[in-house]
Amino acid sequence: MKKLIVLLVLFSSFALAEEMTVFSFEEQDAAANWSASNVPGLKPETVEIKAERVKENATEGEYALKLTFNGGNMPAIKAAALPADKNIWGLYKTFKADVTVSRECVVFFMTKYGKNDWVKIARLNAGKNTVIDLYPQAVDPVAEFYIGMYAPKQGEQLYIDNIRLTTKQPETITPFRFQEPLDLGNSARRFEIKLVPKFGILGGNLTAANVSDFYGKMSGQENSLAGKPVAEIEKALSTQYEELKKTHPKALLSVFRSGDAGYDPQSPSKLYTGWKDCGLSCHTPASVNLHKYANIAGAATLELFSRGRAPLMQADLAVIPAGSEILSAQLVLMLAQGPGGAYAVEACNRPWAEKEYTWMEYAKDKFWQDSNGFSWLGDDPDFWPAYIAYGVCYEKTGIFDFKEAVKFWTDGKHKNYGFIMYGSGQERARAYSYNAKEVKQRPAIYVVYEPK
Ligand SMILES: [Ca+2]
Repeated sequence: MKKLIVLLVLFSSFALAEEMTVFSFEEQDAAANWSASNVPGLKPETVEIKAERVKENATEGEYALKLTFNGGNMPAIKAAALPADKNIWGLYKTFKADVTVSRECVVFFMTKYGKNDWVKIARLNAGKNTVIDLYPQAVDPVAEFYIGMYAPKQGEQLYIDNIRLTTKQPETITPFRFQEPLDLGNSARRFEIKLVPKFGILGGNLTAANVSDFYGKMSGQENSLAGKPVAEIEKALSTQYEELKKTHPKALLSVFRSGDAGYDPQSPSKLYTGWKDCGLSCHTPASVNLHKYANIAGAATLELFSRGRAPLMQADLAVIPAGSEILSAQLVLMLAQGPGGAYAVEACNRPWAEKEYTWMEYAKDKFWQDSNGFSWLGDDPDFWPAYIAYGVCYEKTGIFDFKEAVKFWTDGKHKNYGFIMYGSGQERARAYSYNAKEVKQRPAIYVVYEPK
């Protein structure tokens, strides 16, 4: 019997505990282990953070760690000493930490192990949050551990407690959930599948599982004007308008192009100022590219590439009376660089700000539900779960059938927050933005409609 007890004790000392506390901040000198530090891979900045051991907002034991920030971009603290069990972090599946914050915000955790980084960038709500994500299965011991916050205010405080690892696979993970598609492997992809709906197609009954499936279903519907010089496209669209007037004598044409006349039938010489657009410099994974993410509002060209670094565009269509019959609509893009390819368009559901759009935010301190607005579910998604336009860019120009898109924004049911345009990642092109020097280089939407 005695032998059995000894064996059991031995066995249990080698078995992995279901949950392992990594930092609990209970020791009297717990705060002294943390000091402000620049984060590898991020642009160096002067960091001022006060770390204190406090009783407020403790979620485990009696104490939590309170951090007080003094502004900064992504200021962080680093642990001077790591727990003795740092060699076995990689045996666990899930990372968890309790974080209490005063507003919707973003905090991040980062470990360096071997030659790799693991970063969890978490979008939090005001109050207590439990940050949950998959932890990488790795044999290398943890070498460094950081905790930081994105763009904290002067004097902003947050509380952290019970940083732990568990052997159980999480049921859900904390947004941003799409930040590390390369690092997280197959287990993360299972989460992604649950989060991505079937997309509706152009207001009809068809759906598509993804952008490649969408292309397959739209094949053959490309406008043959794609690639033609813009003057030729304009002439063809003008002819089409004259044809439509034969059956719809009240039909009007509005051309929405920044700095150009012709959008307001009541004031034909008035120049259009209702366009906005912006893009991103870089895509995920965050652990590799975190320091490169930048907003490129004001650039003369926009990259047409993948969903993770796609441009946003928006045209004010308010001169079209709500409920008008949309007879025809085309988006025409002038290309600065080809070769181009097919692209999909989703309607945005957030009032984004040109100079403030990042992969985390649609405007300053306003966060996407998920990174890059990869949120299509529920009543208030970042983007509506539908492809509202399709078209191709080819050498000089791109042309997109925007009839369903314009209907979407003028039916009185949806606010017009513009759209995002992207391909499957195989297509590469640069289109001129509304900041292009020549007016005729700028994007334009041609709409023929009959006001009701
Ligand atoms: Ca504690």
